Amino acid sequence: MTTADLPMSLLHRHDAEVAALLQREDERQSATLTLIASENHCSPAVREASVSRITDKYAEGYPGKRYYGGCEVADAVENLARRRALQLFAGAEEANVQPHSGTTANLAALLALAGANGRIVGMALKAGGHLSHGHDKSHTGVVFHPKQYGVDDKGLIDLDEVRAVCKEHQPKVLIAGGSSYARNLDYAAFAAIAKEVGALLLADIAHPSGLVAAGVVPSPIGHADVVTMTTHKTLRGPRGGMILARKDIAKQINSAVFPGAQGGPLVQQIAAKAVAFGEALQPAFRQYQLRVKENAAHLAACLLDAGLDIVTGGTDNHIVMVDLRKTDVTGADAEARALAAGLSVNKNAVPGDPRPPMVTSGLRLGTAAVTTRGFGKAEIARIAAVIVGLVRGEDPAKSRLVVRELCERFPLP
Ligand code: DSN
Repeated sequence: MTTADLPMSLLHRHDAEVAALLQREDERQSATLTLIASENHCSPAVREASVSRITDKYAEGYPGKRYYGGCEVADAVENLARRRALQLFAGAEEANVQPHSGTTANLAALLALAGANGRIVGMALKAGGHLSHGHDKSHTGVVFHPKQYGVDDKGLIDLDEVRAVCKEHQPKVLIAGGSSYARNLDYAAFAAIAKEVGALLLADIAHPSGLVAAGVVPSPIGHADVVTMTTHKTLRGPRGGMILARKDIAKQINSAVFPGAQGGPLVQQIAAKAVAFGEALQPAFRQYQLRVKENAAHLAACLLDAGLDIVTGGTDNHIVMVDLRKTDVTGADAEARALAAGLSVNKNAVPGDPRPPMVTSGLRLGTAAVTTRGFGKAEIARIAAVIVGLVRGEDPAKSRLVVRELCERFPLP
């Protein structure tokens, strides 16, 4: 089902202007290949749940303890989502499915564990971390007292540096995870460092959460005190966040989500999370995640073979970070050319990038969305050839034909 189907015709009669915009977005996504590492295409069932009537319901609080009447269905929905989350992430003790996003999940977890002005240590954004890991323009850099670690000259996390920063800064919370880091993290080693300095470990698996759920990359569960994530990237659910925590800190986490960081939960999104978790519990989900990883490894190999540089020389997950510093194009140029060819990508700083964030010297690619459309290695090789051609200055119009043919052959779910 697409937005062109029944619900759209109703919207079209009611508000043609908005309907036309949504129709345009539907067409844009259909005719574009999404290689943005943080995006995916959720199922029609997830989309249906996220526009359900329960969107009208206020349910501040938690199941059984709400500040509003009439929450019996909201309670059941939230409990179902929590139960499925715990099934999916085996070994996790408690799940909070209310965070509106990965950033609010991180804010809440840090509020609970570090407190206002508490010391935190996370990976710098420009090294592959995330804004909400203590960047000075994020509330996590304002409300807390952060210090950050980077990566070595190969683009890899240097655990000796992490330990040194922690010893100097004595954080209450050490954060492991990033938004453009293509390698597995050694969660046991992070946990050992946290223990050494008396900190708690927060693992942010916003990007690889689907791969973790399917057991195809290492899991932080059992090592980290708290795990935050988004539900819309590799996990292929609706837009939103989630927190898994040890039982003994779950109460603090819950209070930090509501009323600490948010008001009423988006119950329709929680229903859609429950649907997505149900899908992720099916055997086909593991096969999908294996293909996501295989496709990313193949994309990296094809680009390397063609002479492009890849940060860390490859990937362990769904992300491929192209380092354009040896070419004559910037990340912004490459992004514009790719868009003209019908590839949706994002420019991204590479470690040690001399260029500003709106220009950059890198391109971040991800294989979750095209794998959802059904791509295998043959299609990935064609896309790699398109990217190489674009970087070398080929006319995007030529590539547009290849992209259009692939989009038609592999429609959106
Ligand atoms: N989630 C980030 C990304 O990786 O694109 C943006 O905050």
